[in-house]
Amino acid sequence: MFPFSALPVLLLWVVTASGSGKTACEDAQKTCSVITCGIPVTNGTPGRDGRDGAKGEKGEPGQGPRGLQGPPGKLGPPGNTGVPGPPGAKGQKGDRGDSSVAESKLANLEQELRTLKSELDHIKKLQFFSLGKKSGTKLYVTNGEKMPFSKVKALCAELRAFVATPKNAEENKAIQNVANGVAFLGITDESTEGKFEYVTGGRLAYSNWKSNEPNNHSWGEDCVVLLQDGLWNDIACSSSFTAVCEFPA
Ligand code: MFU
Ligand code: CA
Repeated sequence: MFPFSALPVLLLWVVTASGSGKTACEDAQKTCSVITCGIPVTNGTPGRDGRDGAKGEKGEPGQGPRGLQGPPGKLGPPGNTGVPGPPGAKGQKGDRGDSSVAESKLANLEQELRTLKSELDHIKKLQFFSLGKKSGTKLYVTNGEKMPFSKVKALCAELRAFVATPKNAEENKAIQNVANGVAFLGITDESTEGKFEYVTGGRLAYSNWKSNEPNNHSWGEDCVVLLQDGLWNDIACSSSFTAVCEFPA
């Protein structure tokens, strides 16, 4: 704002400018949109703000001090597996092993074996006692089942035994006592008709045929049974009789 004492000077300046003629007005028109020539008019209200101009170019880097370095970036993905390296050098010869560990293990196993043998011996004694087996004699065992000769052979083999085969009168009697019925014996003439042999091999050393036996009745009797009276009869191998197996003496 002008000071009050400057007002006469300002008025004088306005009068001088308006009286300077056409040239001053035309000059003013070139630079000022609201100045009109001729009759003076009052100015209108200002227009609305124009739209934002286009974004300017990126400025030059500032002159201020550089900022601190940021934290390190994230860990990158792992690289590919490399080729295997060359084999290492051969190592030195090792110390002698501690044999005392093996020796003590062996001693334990030996003790365990002795215990097991002793227990097995005890069980065998009980078994023999219950089956009436006498020392030095074969053991004859049956499950009381009747079956064809081939099945008796297979069953006894499974038990690591043979079909009962009496080699003397005493054994014949022992089988008779065990069988409690008609039982197959381990004797056949399947190889050569009329020539009876032990299934374990070899010709008969003892026999106890019933009178008129073996008769190969109906031309089909290659097996032998021990009848309830202890006498023998030849019979068809496909017939079923009691299975009795023998275990060595
Ligand atoms: C006798 C035996 C046969 C058969 C038959 C029923 O023949 O020799 O093995 O047991 O009786 C007549
Ligand atoms: Ca017969």
